[in-house]
Amino acid sequence: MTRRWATALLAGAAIVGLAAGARAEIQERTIRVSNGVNEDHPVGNGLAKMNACVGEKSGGKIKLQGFWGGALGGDLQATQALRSGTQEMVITSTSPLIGVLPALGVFDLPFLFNDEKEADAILDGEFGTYISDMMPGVGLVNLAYWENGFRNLTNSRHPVAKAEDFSGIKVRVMQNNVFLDTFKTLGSNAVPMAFGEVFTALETHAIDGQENPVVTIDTSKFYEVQDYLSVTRHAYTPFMVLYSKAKWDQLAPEEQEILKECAIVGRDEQRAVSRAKSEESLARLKEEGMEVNEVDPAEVDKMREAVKPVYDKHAEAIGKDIVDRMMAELAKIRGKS
Ligand code: KDG
Repeated sequence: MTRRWATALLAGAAIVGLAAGARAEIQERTIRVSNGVNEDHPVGNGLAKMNACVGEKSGGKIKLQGFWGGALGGDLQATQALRSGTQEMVITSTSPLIGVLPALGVFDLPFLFNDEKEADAILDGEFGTYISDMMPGVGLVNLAYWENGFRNLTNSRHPVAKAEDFSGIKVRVMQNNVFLDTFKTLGSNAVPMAFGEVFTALETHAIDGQENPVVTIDTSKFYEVQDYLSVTRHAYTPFMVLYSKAKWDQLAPEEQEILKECAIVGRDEQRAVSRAKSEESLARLKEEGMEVNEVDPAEVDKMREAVKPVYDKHAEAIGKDIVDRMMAELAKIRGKS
């Protein structure tokens, strides 16, 4: 055998050995993933894709087990379980977590993003990393930003076509001061409430309306208890794919790498399905009898103008430097800097 062949064989054996060694670091484990939405939400597609990726890269050793409809607790409750190290993962909106990290409130500012392109550029760029880098400080690791989406108003009183139409409608909002203030400023009677309580509150008319992306309105069957959908796109909510830092630190570097890579694979699937499904959901909401109105751009501009004071009012609580950095990033993306 020539020296070259021997060298090549040794190198090959070393690579195989290293790969085997790395895989040896990977333990058999099933990771529980808490979700407030139902499994037919696009998060279900994203998690399935992430699970397939994790299974392939770990030789079948690591599995992700989704729990749906808040079965392991609401967003904030599940997130606290991660922080206490009693649960591995949750996929949650950022909005219910502003009591954990006030900086997350920046994503709740009304009419912040104009479209999904801007949202992706911010979340997947430097700003998204800047916020993710804050999460270990509160006992969490953010693996990726997925899409909850642009939020729209439903209610059982009347269509909202003008800024003044919000007046008098009792609207459930997430437990988040920015949303509370936004909907009060628009004239509605804003009621903070956990996501898991919304359907029953609508069904019993304890509240008149709520606001969520159309895929959530569809997959949570809000059409069964709501008559009107007004397409306002008044805010864009990201999901965070969160891991308990206490449990993350117990993982081998190879396991951490697999989860990070596969969370991005899941992200791309989840966003694609979320955007494709939005059209299907809108059609289904109409089929199910909801009266849908697209709010006229001139009226949206009036709504934007009306809630501008919310930015200054909440800048200090969120962190003025964080709000300024977001607005500077957006100006750059829009070619205005
Ligand atoms: O877990 C899913 C929730 O985070 C999400 O649906 C929250 O948009 C939300 C709401 O209205 O509470």
